[in-house]
Parts: sequence; C-alpha cells; structure tokens
Amino acid sequence: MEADTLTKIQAQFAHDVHEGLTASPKHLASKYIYDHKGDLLFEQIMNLPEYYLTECELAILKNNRKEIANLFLQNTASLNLVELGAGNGKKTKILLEQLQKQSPNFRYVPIDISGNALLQLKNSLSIEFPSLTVTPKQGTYFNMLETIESSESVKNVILFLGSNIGNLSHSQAITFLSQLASGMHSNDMIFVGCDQKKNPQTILNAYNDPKGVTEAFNKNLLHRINSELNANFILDNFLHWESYNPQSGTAKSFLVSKINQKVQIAALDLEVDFKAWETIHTEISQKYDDGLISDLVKAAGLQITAQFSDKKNYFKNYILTK
Ligand code: AVJ
Repeated sequence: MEADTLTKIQAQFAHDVHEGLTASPKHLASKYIYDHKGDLLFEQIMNLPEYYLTECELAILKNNRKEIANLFLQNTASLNLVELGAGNGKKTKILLEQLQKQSPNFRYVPIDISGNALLQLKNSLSIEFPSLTVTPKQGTYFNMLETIESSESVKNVILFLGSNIGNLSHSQAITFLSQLASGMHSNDMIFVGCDQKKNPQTILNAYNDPKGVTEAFNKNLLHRINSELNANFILDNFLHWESYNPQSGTAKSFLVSKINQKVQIAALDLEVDFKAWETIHTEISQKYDDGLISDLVKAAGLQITAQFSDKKNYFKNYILTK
C-alpha cells in the first residue's frame, strides 16, 4: 500500500476516535479492532467452541461445493473470484479446490486492508494451489473493486463471507450492496454469508466466551488507541458487555467504564471523562432471517437466486444477482 494511503488511514482513525469519544453516547468503530493483534484474536475467536459461525459456514461450503462451483461457473469461460476481507482463506480454499477441479480458467483476487494477512494467504496458496492465479489487492473494498476489470466476457463473483455484513447497520448494508450492484454485469454474482436468528442464548454465548478472548478482542480498540495515539487507557478499568435483542436480531458489544476516570489521548490533545458505568458502543453483529435479507437485497436492486444453509439453519449463504 502506498505511504499516503497509510497516512490517510491513520488520520481517519485519529479523526474517528476523536469524534466517537467526544460523542454522547460514546462509540468506536469495530473495523478498528483489526490491527495485527486484533487479527490474531479474531483467529482465536474462530476456534472457540462458542463461536459457531465459522464451523457452520465451513460445513455449508463443504457440503454444497459442487453446486456452488457450478453456479459460479455458469455462463462463463473465465471467472474472477473476488473476496472482500479475505483473512486466512480457510473457508475459501474449499471453493478454490472445487473450482480448480471444474475449470482451470479462473483467477482469485483477495482484497484485504491487512498487507500481512494477504502476504500469508498468498504464501500458503502458492504451496497448496501452485497453479492458481492469485492477484491480491491491499486496500479498502471500494478502492480495490474499482481496479478490477469488469466486462461482459469475464464473470466477477464477489465473496463476502463470515457474516462480515453483520457489522453494518441496515442502511449501511443497503448502501454497500447497492455500490457492489452498480459495478455488476447481469452475469456477475455476490456470494454472501449471513448469520441467522436463533436461540438468543446461543448468540450471547458466541460473543461472551468464558476464556475472555472476545473481551480482549473488544478491548483491543483501547489497546490500539494507547499504542497509536499515545493514550493511557487502563484496560482493567473497563468491562466487556454483550447484549442481544431477539426482536431486531442485533447483537451489540460495549465497553463499560467500571469507575469515574479520566483518560488522556496525547496525539489528539484530548482528555476523555468517563463516569462510572458509562458505555462505549463498539460493534454490532446483526443476525438475519430470510425476510430481512430479502428486504435488504431488494432495496439494493438485487435478488436472491440461490441459498444454502447448515443442518441447524444457524447460518446461510446467499447468491445475489442483478
Ligand atoms: C468478523 C464481523 C463476522 O461480528 O461475528 C467476533 C467479529 N466480534 N466476535 C462477528 C466478532 C466478536 C465477527 N465478524
């Protein structure tokens, strides 16, 4: 990534932290959890027994890989498989293996903000899939999507796995899907993973593990502000709190100040005052049902052309087209 892009991202981080911690109620954006430490903590979360999402989606991909690959390869001689937020590629490799069996003529384009994650992915792919054409792109989704060739002759399938879409509010999700749709040709597809509404306790447990990995993941926001913006948050003075509203399907994460305290953020020349039990809202993880997905998809000018789910209907993957 170019140096000025990095500077812009850091300036945006500083700006957003200032805005969020001077707002009432206070908030911080979950996308800032993912520095190197945050990436590692999320890998640990994916291995927690309580965090069922990863295993469910993996099962969906394994059990339906042929049918999914057929749909991806329908009506095309060459396929661009573009992945937004590629991470470690564990789930995607199932599809890569199947697509390679069914067609030699495709390219994998992982997009991620983390250069480190992309490098590791490229290295592991060069060992496991030596003949696969991989074109990694480091940057934000839309900047990188703009650089991808789009034509009638090459079909683009955009992967957006892991229920990453759940970090967006409904209006943000509609905007996001509409933006994707605007660059799509009639043959192109989106393959999106969406965690489903289920027993509220199962959902709460997934975001509240007893080992405290999710707590550390959430608190990584404060850790990152400490190290990048020269602040003095004491992490023990905050607790991790999860809530789930079974009506709206919205899981929300908070950091709650245990005491009256003042925190200095030197790089922002800012002192932040916390009352005891004051909250910082840090993340939403939206849970869906078919009605909700169909409303969002329609509002974005798209339609559902296929869907796949695991045995328990905990998770679904949808294929969206124009
Ligand atoms: C990576 C956004 C899908 O919301 O389930 C995991 C992040 N947060 N545990 C999610 C997360 C707390 C995760 N996503």
